[in-house]
Amino acid sequence: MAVRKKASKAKAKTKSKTRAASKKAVKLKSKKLATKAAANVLPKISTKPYGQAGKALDGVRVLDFTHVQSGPTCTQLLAYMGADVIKVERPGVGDITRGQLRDVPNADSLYFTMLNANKRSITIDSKNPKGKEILDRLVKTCDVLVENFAPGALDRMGLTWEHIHKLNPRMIVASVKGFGPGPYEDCKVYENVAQCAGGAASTTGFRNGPPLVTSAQIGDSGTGLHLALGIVAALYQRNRTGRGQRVLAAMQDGVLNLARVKLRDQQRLKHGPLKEYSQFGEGVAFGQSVPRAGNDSGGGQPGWILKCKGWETDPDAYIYFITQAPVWGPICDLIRKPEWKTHADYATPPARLPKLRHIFDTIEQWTMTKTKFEVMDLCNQVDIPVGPILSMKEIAEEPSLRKTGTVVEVDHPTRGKYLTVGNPIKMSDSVTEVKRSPLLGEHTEEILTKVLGYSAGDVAQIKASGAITPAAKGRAEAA
Ligand code: CAO
Repeated sequence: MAVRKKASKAKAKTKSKTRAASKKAVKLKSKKLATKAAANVLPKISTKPYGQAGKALDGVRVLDFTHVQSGPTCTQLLAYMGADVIKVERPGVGDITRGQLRDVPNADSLYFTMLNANKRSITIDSKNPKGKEILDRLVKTCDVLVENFAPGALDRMGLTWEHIHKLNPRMIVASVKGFGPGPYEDCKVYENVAQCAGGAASTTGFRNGPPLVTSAQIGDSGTGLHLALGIVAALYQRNRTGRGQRVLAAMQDGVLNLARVKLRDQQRLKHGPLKEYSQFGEGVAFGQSVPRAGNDSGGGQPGWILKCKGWETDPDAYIYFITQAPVWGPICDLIRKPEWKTHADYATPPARLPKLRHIFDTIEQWTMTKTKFEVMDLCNQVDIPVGPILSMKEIAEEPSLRKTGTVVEVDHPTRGKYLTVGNPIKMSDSVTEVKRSPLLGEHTEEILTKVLGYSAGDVAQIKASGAITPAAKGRAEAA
């Protein structure tokens, strides 16, 4: 009996222990869920008018260790969206683009000014011991470090991921490199190298000509754009995890992402010729790889660039004309070929594919009688998609682009007024005001004192250490 009593007492004890444990588990689980939910809880809805509730990235501070184009594209976008971007530059030298392709003597080049708006500039020699100390302080106070040095350069400065993560586990470290991990990871890369290695050049140009690079900076600016998205996503994830992470955008990968349709076509080739490429209609056999397609449309709707009135003297008197299937009827009416609407050789898209060259030559006979803007007007009245070839002069002078802030005129103390490209992303509650690029080291003292908390005495010491002023060699190089 006593034994039974003991046994039942022990059973009861175990039961209550189990109950307590499961209660604890439920509590822990719900606490975990509650924390998770808290991280995703949105603040009260702002009552401020749209556009007056600050900017999207207000409160985000970026340690901008970028140079040339790819990295600065990324940090300029973050700055346009409200981040406090602190650009670190080598004393006396700065971002190499300040002096490249100069149009105004002794003034920062347009190359630099058009990529570094809305940023502050501090000069720091990252190899000087005092400079390293300042950088460590910046690491502690910033949310994101962005860099696009050659592979290994950041580590050689002592700013390894481990070092940064130890100083500031919340920091996001974002890099542009030419290539991702693999045989080329140590290579230095510029725009056109990326265009070639990412598959864009082999698929650009005319069939009988060499590969071509495009003037759109898909390697540099394109990758900067990819990196900016990675950073914003990492900031969002940090709201849940509390910790930073590394973000890498390789230029080869970025270009391939933009040239994705050509990888699509590479796979389609296995199943037969690419019928929308004009070489199909011309009876030219396809090889092993996606060929260059001239001005053929990259999508399923055939298109080509056609001459317009004035083409003999104006190199940009052309229009891109798309023979979109749903508006084939209006196209036939416009070019005065109504019989093509019902003719078996023209009436359907598959029937037209072998005759694209002839069709576009015929449409061109009509476009050549009008200016590109007249063609644009007439076609848009009946929903035919066309695009006038706009020169950079026309774009610079286009009033609608000024109105939307896509092209902005900015004043600069040493170079005067210049045009830049504003934020191409329009947000209804985060309005971009474009501010001129900073002069070299313009904000050094302001950042040392107001952001990093150095006293006037400290600043004098820092100056004497050579950490923020050019070393003798640097001065000679800069001269
Ligand atoms: N203080 C002291 N030294 C500094 C400094 C500072 N504030 N800022 C940079 N440096 C030093 C770096 O530490 C590096 O020195 P070490 O090689 O001795 O370690 C040196 O400047 C040069 O850096 P880099 O190798 O990145 O520059 P580069 O001009 O030789 O190469 C580029 C330029 C673009 C080819 C290379 O940076 C690169 O491949 N970047 C990655 C890909 C990329 O973004 N390419 C696009 C460029 S835009 O067209």
